[in-house]
Amino acid sequence: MTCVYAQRRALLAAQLGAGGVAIIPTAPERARNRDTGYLYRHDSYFYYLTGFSEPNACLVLGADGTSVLFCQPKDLEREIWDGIRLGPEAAVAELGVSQAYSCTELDARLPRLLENRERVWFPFATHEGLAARVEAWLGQVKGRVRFGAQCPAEQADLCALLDEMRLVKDAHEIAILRRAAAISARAHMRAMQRSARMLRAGQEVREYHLDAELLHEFRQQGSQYVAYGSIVAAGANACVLHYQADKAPVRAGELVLIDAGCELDGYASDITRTFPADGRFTGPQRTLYDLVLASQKAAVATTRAGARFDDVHDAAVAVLAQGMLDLGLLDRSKYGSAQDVIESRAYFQFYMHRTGHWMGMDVHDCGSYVEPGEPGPDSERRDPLSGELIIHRPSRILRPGMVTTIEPGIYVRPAPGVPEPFHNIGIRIEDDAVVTETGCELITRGVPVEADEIEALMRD
Ligand SMILES: [Mn+2]
Repeated sequence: MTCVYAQRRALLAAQLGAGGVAIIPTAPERARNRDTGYLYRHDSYFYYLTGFSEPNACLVLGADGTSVLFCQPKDLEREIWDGIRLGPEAAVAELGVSQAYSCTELDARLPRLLENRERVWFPFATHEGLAARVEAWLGQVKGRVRFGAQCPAEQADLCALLDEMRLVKDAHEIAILRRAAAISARAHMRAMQRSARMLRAGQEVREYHLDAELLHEFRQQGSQYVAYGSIVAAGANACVLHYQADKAPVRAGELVLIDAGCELDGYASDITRTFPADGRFTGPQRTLYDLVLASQKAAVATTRAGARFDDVHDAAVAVLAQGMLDLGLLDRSKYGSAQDVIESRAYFQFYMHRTGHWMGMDVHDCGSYVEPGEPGPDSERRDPLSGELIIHRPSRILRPGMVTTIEPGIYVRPAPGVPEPFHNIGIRIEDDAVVTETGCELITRGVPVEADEIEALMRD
């Protein structure tokens, strides 16, 4: 386990440039109310380089590959209350760092670690107050210039390097992502079955009943957290994109949209399924469901190394736009073709989000959506709806090991001219894809996606 983190540190160190030094703190603990804290979650960059999830830690990495870790000191009194600490002595062997000190020595030791270096790297705009602390440490180095110390002249954003590294997942990461995805898939099946079972038994079902099934399966399988607040949206609530699981009734004849995924060992999963609460799609529900599924299939077929990130979205939108015309959601006398729908962005009334996002340690993972090294901007245009100036830059070229979600949807709010049978139906279908040389691996297909298979699952 240690070696994968040491490898990443070495890879990063090699990019710092001669005289470079990087500072990577973990996340702070946060109070929820009075003296109760939020469940602690480490910083993803820090964890990526250490595999260490205790709070109050900081890594300092030199261009020569030396690594210094600051971590919580052993403290019997504190450990009785808060749990065992690794401590600096054990950290050297356990984490493979060059040196380790107590986090209480951070301010005293940091200036010396920055002396005679040329460039200080740290994550910009990520850790509140970090830039000011770096300034203070550099101020101390400057105080020693008259004694011969040299102060770094440059500061650089470490996110630029780490985001690129994290964008392409290594085998260790993909193995964890697969396990997280499998757990989330099981959780979705559990929620589907519970909904149908309770409604068949004549019981009152609320959104939180289904949320409880998700949480049960996540924890039962060893996941530590949800990767994000679960969306469990019954009926018209599905048209609220970031609706959270609440207490609304789940009724037979309506759809339920669940967007939920667990976090396992620091890695996210992100699945959306939309299913009939009682296990049987109505005609209009099935029509829209099959449209969204067809659009997802087009997007999946486009996802492969060499394609651009935007190609996937464009493939999904092309299918949805045509479907909106065919089903009368959009007026044929106004829009002659799917191309008109796309150019005017009229589809936005029913499909207003992107088809995917990077996923990894963070559910909306880091990594630029623009291809680096290609000249841009290549064009500008006014958005037909918002009037916002859109600067087109060349979209990212997909490479093996990148992980993206593929999640088209359709959300039909009642409006004049919109066929009534479709009113208040919200559908999204989301899977997580690992890009491969020839296509992509959908790691979340442990839960069925075909309408017939969902109905079959909910019958049992
Ligand atoms: Mn997502």
